[in-house]
Amino acid sequence: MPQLEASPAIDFQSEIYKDAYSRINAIVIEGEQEANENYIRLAELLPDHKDELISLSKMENRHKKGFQACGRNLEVTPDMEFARQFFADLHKNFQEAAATGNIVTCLLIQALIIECFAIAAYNIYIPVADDFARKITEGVLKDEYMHLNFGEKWLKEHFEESKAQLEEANRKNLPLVWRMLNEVEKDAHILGMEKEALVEDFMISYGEALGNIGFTPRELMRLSAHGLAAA
Ligand code: PL3
Ligand code: FE2
Ligand code: FE2
Repeated sequence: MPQLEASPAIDFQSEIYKDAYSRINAIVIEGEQEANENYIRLAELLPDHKDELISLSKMENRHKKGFQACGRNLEVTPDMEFARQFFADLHKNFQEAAATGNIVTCLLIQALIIECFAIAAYNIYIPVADDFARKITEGVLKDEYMHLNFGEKWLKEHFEESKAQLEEANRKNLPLVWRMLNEVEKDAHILGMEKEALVEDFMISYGEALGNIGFTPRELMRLSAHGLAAA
């Protein structure tokens, strides 16, 4: 695995590394912050799961603090304005869905797409991270699998009535992931992470999640194909 060999060569103190880190670190901090808000919103929409969702939201807040510490450790100032722009479209789609009580779309965006994006990013980052960030990211990654699992479980239980909405939300939001990956490709590469590996890991987690919810292999292929042209 080239990723494993690359890590000793990475100079975490170089200007080029720190410059790329200022954007990637901001993206992760912003992603964790928005995840925190999204689970609080979901707790309002799903009162039966309120306690569990509030506990997930608190984990996201801890993740944010962990990644803020990673930036401080490298003496990097995260470019939060860049990160807010990065998430703006996905954020807007979540807000609009929440405003109309569209729980299925909210769960697809937060618990499937964003969590799978995070799982892919953290899996690929861990082998090339500095020692401090690696320990933090390993702890965070375990939690993200639980968050993905919450979405899978709920959507599986409500599969038949959610199916059409899931397809529509997938069609609308999956292309945003490819755009976002293209936007971070260069910075991620400087951190030792390759876009191909991120795409692969994302598609594995996302495809598995959709399969667990109840989509057939044929439907999965169709769902995954959306927006792929842009990747
Ligand atoms: C939800 O728990 C977390 C949401 C965070 C989303 C992060 C997406 C990161 C994509 C950027 C790719 C490079 C990642 C580098 C890893 C530190
Ligand atoms: Fe998180
Ligand atoms: Fe999460």
